[in-house]
Formats: sequence, C-alpha cells, structure tokens
Amino acid sequence: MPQPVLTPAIREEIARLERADIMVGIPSFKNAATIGYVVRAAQAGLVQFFPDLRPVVVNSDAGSPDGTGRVVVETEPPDYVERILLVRPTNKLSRVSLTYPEIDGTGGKGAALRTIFEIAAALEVQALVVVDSDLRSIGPEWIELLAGPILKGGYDYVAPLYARHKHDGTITNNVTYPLTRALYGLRIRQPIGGDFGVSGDLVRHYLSEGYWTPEVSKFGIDIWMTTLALNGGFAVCQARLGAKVHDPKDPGADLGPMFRQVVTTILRLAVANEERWAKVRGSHDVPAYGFERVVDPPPLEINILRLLSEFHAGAAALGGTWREMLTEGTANGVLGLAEQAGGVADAVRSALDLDAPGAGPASTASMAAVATGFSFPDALWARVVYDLVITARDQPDRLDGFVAALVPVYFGRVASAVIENRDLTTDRAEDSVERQAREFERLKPYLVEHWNAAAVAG
Ligand SMILES: Nc1nc2c(ncn2[C@@H]2O[C@H](COP(=O)(O)OP(=O)(O)OP(=O)(O)O)[C@@H](O)[C@H]2O)c(=O)[nH]1
Ligand SMILES: [Mg+2]
Repeated sequence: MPQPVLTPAIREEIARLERADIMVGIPSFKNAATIGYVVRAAQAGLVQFFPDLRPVVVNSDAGSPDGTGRVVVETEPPDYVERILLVRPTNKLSRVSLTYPEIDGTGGKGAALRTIFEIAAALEVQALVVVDSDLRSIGPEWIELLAGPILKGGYDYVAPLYARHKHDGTITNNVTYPLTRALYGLRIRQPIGGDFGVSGDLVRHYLSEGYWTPEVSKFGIDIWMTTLALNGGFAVCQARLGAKVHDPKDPGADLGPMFRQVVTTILRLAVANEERWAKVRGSHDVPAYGFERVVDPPPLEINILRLLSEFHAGAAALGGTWREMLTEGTANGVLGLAEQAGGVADAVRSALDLDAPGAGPASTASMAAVATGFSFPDALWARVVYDLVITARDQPDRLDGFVAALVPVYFGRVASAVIENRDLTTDRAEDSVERQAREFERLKPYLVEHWNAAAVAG
C-alpha cells in the first residue's frame, strides 16, 4: 500500500480540528461553478439532522486553477435551519479545502478520496459522507440518508440509489452492476455512484488495504470502495436519493478513460477475490433506506452514430487483440456484430443526410429510429465480460491494453441499449438492465467452468 505523504498543510488542519464525529468529504477538480451548491446542501444537512455532533466539511481538491477551494471556504451555511427550527448546533461547523498529494505520481478522484480517508481516520469520525462536486440535485436530506444508516442503524457502507436517465450511467448498467451482482451475489444498483456513506471502521479498513493501483487513484476508486465493503464482511445498504443530476457526459466522447479505470479495477479485484465469488449463485436484494421518490431525471443525448462507427472501426484496428482476449465463440460473435454496426452506421448517415455539407448533429431519437436493426445480445455481452475476467488472471501484464481494446465493444453494447430503450420511459428501461443482470447470473457457470478449465490447462 503506497503511503501518501500528507502535506504539512493537511497535518496542520488535522491538528487544528483534532476530532470530529461526522465528515462530509468532497473531491473536486475545477468545479468552482457547482461546488458552492453542494457545500451549502451538506452544511444545511449537518446542522438540520445532526446538530449535536461535531461536523466538518473537507474538500480534497486537485489544485484547481478556477478557485474551487476558495468557493468552499467562503460558502456560508444557510441560516434558515437555525432561524425557523430554533436548532442551536452544539458545535461550530468547520470547512476546509486542501490540495491532495498525488499517490506515486498519480492524481485523480481516488487520490483525492485517499486524503479524505486519512483525515477522517485521524479525526476519528463515526461517519464519512462522500459526495461529488458537480451535483445539481443534492439536498440537505442526502446527508441524513447517507449517514443515518451508519449512525443510527449500525451499517458500514451506504451506496446510493437514484433515478438516472435511461441513457446515463452506462458503465454502471453494463458492467459494474451486473458483474458485482453476479460475482458477489448482492444487488447494489449503483456500485460506482459517487455518493456514499462510510463508517469509521470501514475507513480504517480502506486505509489498511494493500491493493492500490494507479487506476484506483483515478476513477477506479468507487468500485474499489464497494468491492472492499462487500468482501470485507461489512454491513451494506442503499439510500434512495431521488435523481442524480450532474454534469452530463456522452459515453462516446467522455467516458473512455473512466471506463478503462473502472473496468481494469473491477477485473483485477475479481481475480484477487476468487474465493469470495466462486461458490456464489444467484443474488440477494440489499436493503434500501429512504422514501421512494418519483422523479424524472433530465434527458441525455447520446451520439449513437459515433458509437456504432467506433465499434465498426474497432474490428479493423483491434480484431486481432479481441481474438487474444476473448474465447473463439465470443470473438466471432463480436466481430460479426461489428461488421453489422458498420452497415447500420452507413444507413443512419444516409437516412439522416449527415454527410451533406453543413448537416447539423442528429438527435438520439432520430438516429435510434433508423438503427433499430442493431442489437448486441445480453448473453454475448455477459460472455465478453466473463472472458475478460479469465484474461485478467492469465495475462495480468497486458490487461490495460485489453481493456482499452474493449472500449469499442462497450460502445457497441451501449449503442444497442440506447436503441432498444429509445421509446421506453426511464422506469421501463430499468427492466432491460435487470434482464441483463439476470443473464450474467444465468451464465455464471460459464465463468466458473472457464476459470477452472484454464487453471488446469495453465
Ligand atoms: N480531486 C479530484 N477530483 C476529481 C478528479 N476528477 C474528478 N474528480 C471529482 O470526482 C467527482 C466525479 O467526477 P465526474 O467527472 O463528475 O464523474 P462522473 O462521470 O459524473 O462519475 P459518476 O458520478 O460516478 O458517474 C467530481 O466531484 C469531480 O470533481 C481529479 O482529478 N481530482
Ligand atoms: Mg459527475
């Protein structure tokens, strides 16, 4: 385990704060425009719901040039709680913004959280709540929903449950949810949601864990936290937070590096935890705290044409690599689909006249309506992911390259899901996510057989 060297500034803050009972940690990187709102919500939540505890808000920033840290320390808590409810918080709320140190030369969300864990452990907090700094939909009650199960219910890990738009959360829907559920047998719907509650015990467990990679220092951190909580025997629940509204991302344009960091981490952890999942069949619900809410998250546009084109182009550039990382049957299926994706992409381009000079971007709906013939079957996708678990074990040194080569295949899978869900409400689209997760469970023996067969052969 790399020991991040806490900077003198961080040590000073720890010495000044001495102790806290509850901490809200916020990682950030150039979020000056949105973090003030998140800090206001967190502060109001701490005062309103936990007036007797010693609270602290800690922002772990990447050294953002846009003044993110200044916004944090200058944001005043809303006074309405004290004015109307006559709540007198017993302890003054402290706000801190720090620049986190890199870990072995790598910075990112995970490195930011590691500093948050160090501070939480040093202050001996009972509950740590972590929330993203680009959230628009957070309210004070999120603090109670994420910390309440820990402080009042004895839980150690609270994963978020939110309504996300049917086209949002594609890494979650296609990889981390179905794979975590099928491997470890627990239905954590948002294993990389970004907003969590963690007990003091679990924070200490995180700090004692030996497994840490450059990917964990970046966006691998969320699945690392969830997987360690599940496999360390900690009590896990979920909290219904309503909608997740944050800076939107188009999977084809923004999510490639994040996909690689998350997927490499989930695969390496699967290899390391074989004894945890080998015998698990089926899955169980995980209790959820908080009142159900009916909310419609804002729509998200996805460039299906780009996804299909990259999948098609991937076959020419990476077909050989796909054959190295997938079984023969899986590779043949994927290569056949990539070929088809090229034809469908051409059809979309010509039907919508996208090659015409001055043609503007097409809407997701109009592209999906033309692309209806394209479908990436659940079973094939599950085999792709399972083949990668085996490859992660057998060729660990080449895993980064294999996961990079998986990105266009994932694009093909995302395109298929967007096309399939084009006319469905967000609610109904959830059915196809569940169907796929059941397919991962149904094919778990495929994973186990290949794992055992390859072990014998090797
Ligand atoms: N300190 C630090 N924080 C980062 C860095 N990259 C991202 N973050 C923070 O991590 C959080 C999540 O980052 P986003 O870019 O919103 O990621 P996302 O795709 O929305 O991720 P999910 O919400 O998990 O789907 C935000 O609070 C970011 O500010 C980084 O390099 N350093
Ligand atoms: Mg975000």
